[in-house]
Amino acid sequence: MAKRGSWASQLGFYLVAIGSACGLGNLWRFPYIVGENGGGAFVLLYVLLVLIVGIPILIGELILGKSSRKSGVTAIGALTYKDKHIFSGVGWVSFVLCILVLSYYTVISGWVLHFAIQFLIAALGIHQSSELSTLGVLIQNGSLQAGLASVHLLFCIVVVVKGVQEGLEKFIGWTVPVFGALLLILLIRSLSLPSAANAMRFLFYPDFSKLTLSSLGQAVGQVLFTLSLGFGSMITFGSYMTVEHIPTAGLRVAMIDTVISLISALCIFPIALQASNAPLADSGLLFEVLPKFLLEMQGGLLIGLAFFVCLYLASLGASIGLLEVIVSNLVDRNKIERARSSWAAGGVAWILALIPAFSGSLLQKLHVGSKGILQSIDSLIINWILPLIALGIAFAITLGLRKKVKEDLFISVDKVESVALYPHWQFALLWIIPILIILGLVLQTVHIFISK
Ligand code: ALA
Repeated sequence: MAKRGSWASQLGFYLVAIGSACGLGNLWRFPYIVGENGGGAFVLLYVLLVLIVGIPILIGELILGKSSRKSGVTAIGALTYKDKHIFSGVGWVSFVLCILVLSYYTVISGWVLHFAIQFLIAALGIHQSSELSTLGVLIQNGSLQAGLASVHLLFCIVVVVKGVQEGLEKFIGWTVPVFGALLLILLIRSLSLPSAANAMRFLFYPDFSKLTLSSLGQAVGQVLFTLSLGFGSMITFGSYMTVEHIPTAGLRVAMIDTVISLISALCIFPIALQASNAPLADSGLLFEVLPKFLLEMQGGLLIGLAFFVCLYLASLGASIGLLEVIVSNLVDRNKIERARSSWAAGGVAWILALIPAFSGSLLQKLHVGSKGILQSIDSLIINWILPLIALGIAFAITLGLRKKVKEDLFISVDKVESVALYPHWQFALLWIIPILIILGLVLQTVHIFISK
């Protein structure tokens, strides 16, 4: 059997965990969900949920991975409660979910690649900026979306085939710093716009009357999605960890991810507010409002190019993380060799990606209510299925993982506060998180019924 991979350094773990957590969830999804839920009050709710829901589950997943040295399905499946393997189903659903997320994530990453190429072409003077195609045109072109998705998946496969140190760590190791630097440049540019003060007020002044019955569920889903929880990613990354105090590592990853989400919103809202009448609650915020604004702005071509390259690097890192989880499960459980697993997993994700890719053309008639296929998959997965899996994982860790194992990995003699925090962590997983998740799901259901 092939030797299990491990990170070459602790920095390697951080770069890959952050690279996998920070992606479209931060730059595309977070701003429009904040817009949809009225701004500041939702941001406050979101940050609270990162602390109460996100960090405890993240620490739990890392501990489960590190203690089992296995990926999601095997690690969760091995846990027992009263000598029964009652959690196996949770592992399998999370595995299937990971494939589904990778497939629709691939299509949106293809959009990002498209805009990066468009801006490059315009910056090189090959086309006039007025000739660049819009998201509306791209969505109607199923073959182009399928082509872009294929290129994106190919990049991911090539990296994952190489393994943990040679592939993930080396590749994501350089994309994360480049991404961070480009994002900071954009932040400075956005904050220099006259609309920056209004954007800040919208983001940080809480108006609780703007929250809806769906806000709690949407915030929980967003926290889980952006921290890559519930897909088995953090279990897998934990399984490659060697030395490190896990709660500290989890806290750092979650904090960095949250700061990136807030920076993304701070980059995008001033631009959206500057472009008059731009809807802040639109999932097209990033792909419609932003390119249009940038193309009209002085120096906008280069900023747009930097922004979409930066977003592409982030979505590539996150997609590589998702593919790694699927591959690692196949290698662990079915002893299928890494290269073969990578091509097989990439192939399945590619076939599934064809559905959202053709949803604006060949499959146009398929929709749920007023939503298109892509939005329906996104909302079903993130607002409903992911919280349910997180609930299962929270129970699996509290009830199924041995107390001694958890104490050994949570409590450290160098960190005195870890002794006091341990029972709170367990209490949050067993009671607070399940109550919040169930409340979020119930309120979302009520919202659907009363808004009909
Ligand atoms: N955590 C990844 C993201 O936010 C999936 O994009």
